[in-house]
Amino acid sequence: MLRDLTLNPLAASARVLDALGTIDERLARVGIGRRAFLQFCSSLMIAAPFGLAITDKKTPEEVAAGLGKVIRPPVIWLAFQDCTGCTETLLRTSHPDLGDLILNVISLEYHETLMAGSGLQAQQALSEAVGKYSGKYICVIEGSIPTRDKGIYMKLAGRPAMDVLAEVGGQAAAIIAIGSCAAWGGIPSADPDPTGAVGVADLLPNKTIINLPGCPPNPYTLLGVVLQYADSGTLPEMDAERRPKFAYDRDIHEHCPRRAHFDAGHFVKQYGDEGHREGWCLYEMGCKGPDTHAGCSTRHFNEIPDVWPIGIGAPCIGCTEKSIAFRVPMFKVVQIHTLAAPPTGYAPISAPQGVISPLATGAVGLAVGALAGAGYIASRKFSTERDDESTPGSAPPADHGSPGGSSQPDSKSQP
Ligand code: FSX
Ligand code: SF4
Ligand code: F3S
Repeated sequence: MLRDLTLNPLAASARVLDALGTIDERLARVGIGRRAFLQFCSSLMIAAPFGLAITDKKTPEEVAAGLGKVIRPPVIWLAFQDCTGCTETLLRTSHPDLGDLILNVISLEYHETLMAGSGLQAQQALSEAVGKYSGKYICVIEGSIPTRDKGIYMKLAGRPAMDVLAEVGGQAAAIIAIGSCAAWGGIPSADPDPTGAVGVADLLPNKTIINLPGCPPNPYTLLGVVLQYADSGTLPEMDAERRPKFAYDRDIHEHCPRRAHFDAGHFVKQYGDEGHREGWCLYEMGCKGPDTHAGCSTRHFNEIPDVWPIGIGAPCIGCTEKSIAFRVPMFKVVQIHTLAAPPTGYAPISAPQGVISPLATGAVGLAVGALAGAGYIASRKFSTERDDESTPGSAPPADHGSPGGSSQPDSKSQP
């Protein structure tokens, strides 16, 4: 065996991965049934209905048949300045079996939070995994990396996190920066940023890196990316922020279940008011949905319907956007960039009836132009009036049909 390793490194490297076995082989060995795997594949398809080669235009059975033949990808997971929410999101599935299945679909070689070993044992496990799978493993980074004062604010086994990243990330086939902290600094980088926290791409700009921001992101986005890479050695198409388009190409606001309330001018003015209890739009509470790209509005967490921020009545804080979460105050109202902003930009739901004259029909083109103009004016008005530091709901410019209307108590005392 040693001879083979020396004489034919390519064959040897294939053998190293082959020894991990296929996903099918592993699931059979640990006694995980087909039904659980099909359920997993269905969740993967919901998270990535298109744009991911392993799920594109397939049925759950086809996805399972394809994935079953894939060699389990070796994954080395490093945690730096983080809250461990990204790990939690991976394992807090609604069914305990599913969390177990996830840990069998991939080959998690090193993960400080989940492994039994610690101290020297853990260090040995890490160097063994890096040595054995050098150039072939996927390195998942969770948390930001402190760079101020030569990185002394976080050390692993006496070494600054940035050195560990350079060594372990440097030998990876690809790096997945999971969560907003690893993508671009996240919470630790918020003002005053005492540790000089940065994301992975800031330190390893030339590596193959894909960002999965979110605080935390949807775990199926991670699994989809890992499995596609294991299957074909390719990463899905990315946007300018290195985010996979299949998961970050839509904005929350366009697909939000509360959008009809936004369009109708039904806004929550204060937590617990009637509008809040009725599930109205959270725009005036500082919802960043109009400026945020993520799939949460249609792909909820933990496989449970409505488990996502807006689904439970909290505004979106823009956790997937580099320039919003932990940068823009949580309750600050964002500008609306769309042409027509409600309610003045839209025709009333109950329009007064009348006789249509030829003159009126002839003026339709003009009216459309005027409406677009009105929409633009309305959006400008909306934007400038709301783009301030005031507490949402504290001074509504107009009664948009809120149940309490202007009689709502002043909410300036809100946190
Ligand atoms: Fe950051 Fe991940 Fe936010 Fe937490 O660990 S992206 S703080 S949810 O979980 O790194
Ligand atoms: Fe949904 Fe927020 Fe848009 Fe309202 S502002 S429709 S709550 S995304
Ligand atoms: Fe984050 Fe907003 Fe989704 S806060 S989890 S992008 S709804």
